[in-house]
Amino acid sequence: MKKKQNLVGVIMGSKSDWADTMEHCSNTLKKFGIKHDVKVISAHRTPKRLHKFLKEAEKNKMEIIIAAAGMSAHLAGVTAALTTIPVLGVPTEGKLKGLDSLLSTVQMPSGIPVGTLAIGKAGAINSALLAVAILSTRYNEIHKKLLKYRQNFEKKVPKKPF
Ligand code: RP5
Repeated sequence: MKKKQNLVGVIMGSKSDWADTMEHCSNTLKKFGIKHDVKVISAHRTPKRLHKFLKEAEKNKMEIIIAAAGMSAHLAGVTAALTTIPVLGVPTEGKLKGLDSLLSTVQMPSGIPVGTLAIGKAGAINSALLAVAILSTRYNEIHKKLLKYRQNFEKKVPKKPF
């Protein structure tokens, strides 16, 4: 496995997407020892930063990009339009309980796909776990960790609700 390079890029539209949401994505990737870059990049506010990030991501053979944004959430879609690196989208929960972000992220017209996860924290965690699952088809070391995670995960679910 490549040790030095970031396999995953985690980008988010605002600093406000980090606490309680995208920090969980990063923490989950860390649990699997997956090297990743984390940056605030907005499709609307910092489009030049997005172009620069993607140029470097392609040069450094980044394998997956996780893009989180809220409100009129175009980050994942614009990212997917600018690169062939697979993009996972996380709608964040800022306004309208995240329904605005969900629809903006998930409703891509045919041709440019974004693999959209659930709104907020669940989506943030699952975006990392999906990235892990995708990488595990290529890296045996990651696959072993994923199998172990799933075994332990099942044990943590209580048999009774009380
Ligand atoms: C989006 O606008 C961001 O992804 C964030 O979820 C939302 C609000 O941003 P802030 O006004 O909190 O910076 O671009």
